[in-house]
Amino acid sequence: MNSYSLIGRLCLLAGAVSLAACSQSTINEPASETSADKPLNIVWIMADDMGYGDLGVYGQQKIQTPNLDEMAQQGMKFTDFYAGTTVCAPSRSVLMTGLHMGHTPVRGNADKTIQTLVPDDFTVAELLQDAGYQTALIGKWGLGDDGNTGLPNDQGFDYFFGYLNQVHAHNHYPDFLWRNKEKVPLPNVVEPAPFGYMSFHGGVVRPENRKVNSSDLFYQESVEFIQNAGEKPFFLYVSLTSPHANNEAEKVDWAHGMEIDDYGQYADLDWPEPAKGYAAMVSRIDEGVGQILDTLEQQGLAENTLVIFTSDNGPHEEGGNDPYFFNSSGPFSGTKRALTDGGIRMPFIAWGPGIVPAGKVSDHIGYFGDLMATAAEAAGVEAPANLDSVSFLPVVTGQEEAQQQHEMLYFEFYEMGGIQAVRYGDYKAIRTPFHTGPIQLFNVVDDPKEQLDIAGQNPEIVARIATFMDKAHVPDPRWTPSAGAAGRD
Ligand SMILES: [Ca+2]
Repeated sequence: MNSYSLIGRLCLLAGAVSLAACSQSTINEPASETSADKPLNIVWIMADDMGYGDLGVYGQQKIQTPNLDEMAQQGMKFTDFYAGTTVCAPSRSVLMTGLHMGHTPVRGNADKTIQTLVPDDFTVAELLQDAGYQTALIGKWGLGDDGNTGLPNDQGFDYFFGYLNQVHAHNHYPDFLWRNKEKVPLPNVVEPAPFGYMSFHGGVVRPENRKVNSSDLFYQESVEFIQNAGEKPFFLYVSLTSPHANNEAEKVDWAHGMEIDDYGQYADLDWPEPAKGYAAMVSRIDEGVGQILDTLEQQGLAENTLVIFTSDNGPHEEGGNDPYFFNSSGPFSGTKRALTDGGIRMPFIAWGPGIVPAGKVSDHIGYFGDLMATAAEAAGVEAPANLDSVSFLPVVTGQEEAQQQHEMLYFEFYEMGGIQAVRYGDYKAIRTPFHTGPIQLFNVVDDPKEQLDIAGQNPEIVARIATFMDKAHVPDPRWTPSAGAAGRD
């Protein structure tokens, strides 16, 4: 099947009227027999606290990621794709709602009374459920907890297996996980750590009591979901908890936070123990993604499924991990909790043989909020009005000339005094505190580490960005900037 017929097929799926990319020549190409009645499946696989530089295909020298490197060679590697923001819950809120940080309902890691979606919030899972998809979340949620309104099954997911609470998700060897609204016991023996924060008493597991690694369950569940997918199109959100640290392990003297039962190929290296753990966690992700892609191929679904691999925010300095040991932020500066690109620019790989052109590198500027419009276009339905979302379906299907662009991408972070950031073409602006602070301006093409402030030489651009920032931020009484860090999630 050549690329034109595949694109024609995609145009039919998406509804040619709404997809400007579908030129006359592509529309006239015959579609395959199964095309018109089977919208594109979407699989979104997301690591937790993995940096831009952690994959071989993004320049990593020490950690082995052969499957993800091959995924990029068979698909499209993005160089300028951003998370929602720089920590877990709000980045996921942007992903689920298609609303940037000035609009999205969950804007921080916080107590479960506010770190939750409410019934009126509309998620990409609800959009796809309404469009006839079966929807599944496997892994960490972070947008609703036991006893509140944000549970995945109440926010558009037909099936959920994993963690609700992010402190629970610190522990890679939990003694229970959730299946839908029921607790599933696991044989790990958890010892409670000193009480932390966020409505959950986290814990640590001694090496001899680590029986089941939750990530391994998530790969297995993902494989089984794909094998049993049936006839309906599906949206599978695989939300991993690696290589996030178990921050509770820092509170005991017999463990470190990069907990894993086997250091694998890194066991005998002369590295710090947490570094071995970090590398082993990343390589375990690589194996898991390989299993998921293999399963799609074995089930004959690869040619009708768009798979994305990314991470929710930049690399962490938690649980004994040193992100500089691996150069985890790649060419950028900053880590998790920064709005410099090290905190928010993500590895982002799109894969789908027959859908995504092979071996391409794209500098399209997008972010997590774009999933909603992309999913709507793939499903052939209308996205809600007033989103901060631009479909990236044209660029991932090789129709770059039809790809719409954001005027600017917008980010906020409510800790560390409150930070606003904007990506605008080649420029990046950072302002702290909100509204009143000086705007720093950087050219991230020439200066990816954002070291040379060129605001003084570019007053018109700075003024344009200031206007955009002021308009983008819609106050929410639940979320106000704080001086310190809310909690290590
Ligand atoms: Ca994270």
